[in-house]
Amino acid sequence: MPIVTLVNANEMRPAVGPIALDYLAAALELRGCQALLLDLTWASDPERAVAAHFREHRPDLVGFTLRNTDDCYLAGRYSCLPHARRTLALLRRYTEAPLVVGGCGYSLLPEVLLAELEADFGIAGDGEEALPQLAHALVDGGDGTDIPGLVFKTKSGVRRNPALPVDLASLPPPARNFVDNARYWREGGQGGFETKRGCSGHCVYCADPVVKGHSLRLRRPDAVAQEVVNLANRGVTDLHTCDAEFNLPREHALAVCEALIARRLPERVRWWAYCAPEEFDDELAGAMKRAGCVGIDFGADHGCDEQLARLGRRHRAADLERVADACKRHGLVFMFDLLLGGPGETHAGIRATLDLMRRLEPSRVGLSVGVRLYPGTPLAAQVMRGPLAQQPGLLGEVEDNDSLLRPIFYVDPGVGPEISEFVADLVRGDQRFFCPDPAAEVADYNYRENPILVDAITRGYRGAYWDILRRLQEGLPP
Ligand code: B12
Repeated sequence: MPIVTLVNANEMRPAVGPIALDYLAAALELRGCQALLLDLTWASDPERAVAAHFREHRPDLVGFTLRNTDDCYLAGRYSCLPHARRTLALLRRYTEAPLVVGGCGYSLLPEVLLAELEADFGIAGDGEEALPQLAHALVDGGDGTDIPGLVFKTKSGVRRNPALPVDLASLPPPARNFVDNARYWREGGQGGFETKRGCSGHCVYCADPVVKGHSLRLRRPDAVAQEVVNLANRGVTDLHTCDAEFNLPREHALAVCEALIARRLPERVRWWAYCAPEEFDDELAGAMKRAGCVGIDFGADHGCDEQLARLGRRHRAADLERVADACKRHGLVFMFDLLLGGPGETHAGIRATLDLMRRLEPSRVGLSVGVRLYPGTPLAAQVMRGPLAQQPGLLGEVEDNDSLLRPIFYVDPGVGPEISEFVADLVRGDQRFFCPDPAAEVADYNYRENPILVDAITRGYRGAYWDILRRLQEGLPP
């Protein structure tokens, strides 16, 4: 039986649980492999933990999950790659087993990251089928080079096989007992669950459809409910969805809500969701509320219809108004997340958007300025018509970064690099806006290294990070 060690080393705080490793462990076991966990997130001495693991175990394959390449935050531009590279080098010192990398961060730039991290293999996209296949192939003496999604080195360079998206409906509910989810809930403030994969949207900046595909692959609602039962049984009672958008397709979201209600989960858990401001109506808001949802973060992006169209969004400003009304009617707290500085952005457009926010009164507004560029997205194709250093509107690592590996952001020259100061000046003093204020001591709207959140979680706050920050600001108890 092939043995696979799965490694997590996400250095961000609060620490988000590696839900992917729970899913992969379940898939490995289903396909006749043994999965072992090496979670370095909690290790005070990672080298000792690595040494101890490989003294005790001799896996056939070591899988490393890379959730983030960076924090996608213009003001800080923190790259996770040096830490990941160090961890992989450490693993290499203590094991001769091949190293394979995967994850949502890895899958954004699979070829270049294989070389950057000096791994033996990569798997781009879903791992449930590909990882067990690779483990079996290696143990059987094969090279696995026909496995869908596999990224591997050849004499003529790195090759990537086309990915084959997993049929999520065929998977049993994961037990969620591989990762220490209770600890992530205690020290990271939340657990996570996924109801589907993929996104049918065409937002010009977003890599989700590139990584997970355009077609929506749905988990069975009863399997989602069973998974949430499994988490609740471990005391993980505050959850965040891990879908791109929970409410799409609407009928599936309704069915998931009904399944959660049927298992009486609203008596045991609270959950928060990412949603799109489309196909969101009174009926869905009511069903989500009854199913235990307490808060929603909408990817609103902007308040001007022309800019929403330029960003490739399907909703318009009037939809934001409808969404706000539905949430207020059903007692759901909600945030509008904005993306300012995209192609065609203007100072007047930013002002109008912030005015709209003040009028619609969401519980909070999250402000992101600058758009992180990813390969394969329409925005990257539009912007990169030549060497990066010669393109207008780019901030961040413009030299020697044509692969977009290191953090690089587009800010329309119409608003220019002072966009952060401009936005901060417009909202300073209004606590409803989470803003990347360059003058602020703590970047409150960055969940990478956030001492305010970490401290609140220690004091018992749980749930979506924006909602913890809101409760702190309003002096509300956990
Ligand atoms: C939900 C979510 C959140 C939630 C997490 C909730 C929770 N409790 O888990 C919250 C809101 C907290 C959050 C926060 C952040 N997030 Co976030 N988040 C997501 C989202 C939507 C889903 C992630 C997820 O769990 N997916 C479900 C799992 C099952 O999928 P997966 O991890 O991809 O795993 C599959 C495969 O990748 C593969 N795989 C995974 N690991 C491995 C390992 C091996 C060896 C193999 C073979 C395969 C493999 O197999 C898995 C199963 O098929 C993604 C976008 C997306 N759709 O993926 C962004 C995303 C990961 N987040 C992102 C970012 C930037 C952040 C923040 C840094 C933002 C910030 N500055 O504050 C923080 C970091 C928080 C932290 N401290 O770690 C970016 C990362 C981009 C990048 N350049 O790396 C993403 C990709 C969104 C984006 N496109 O910008 N996030």
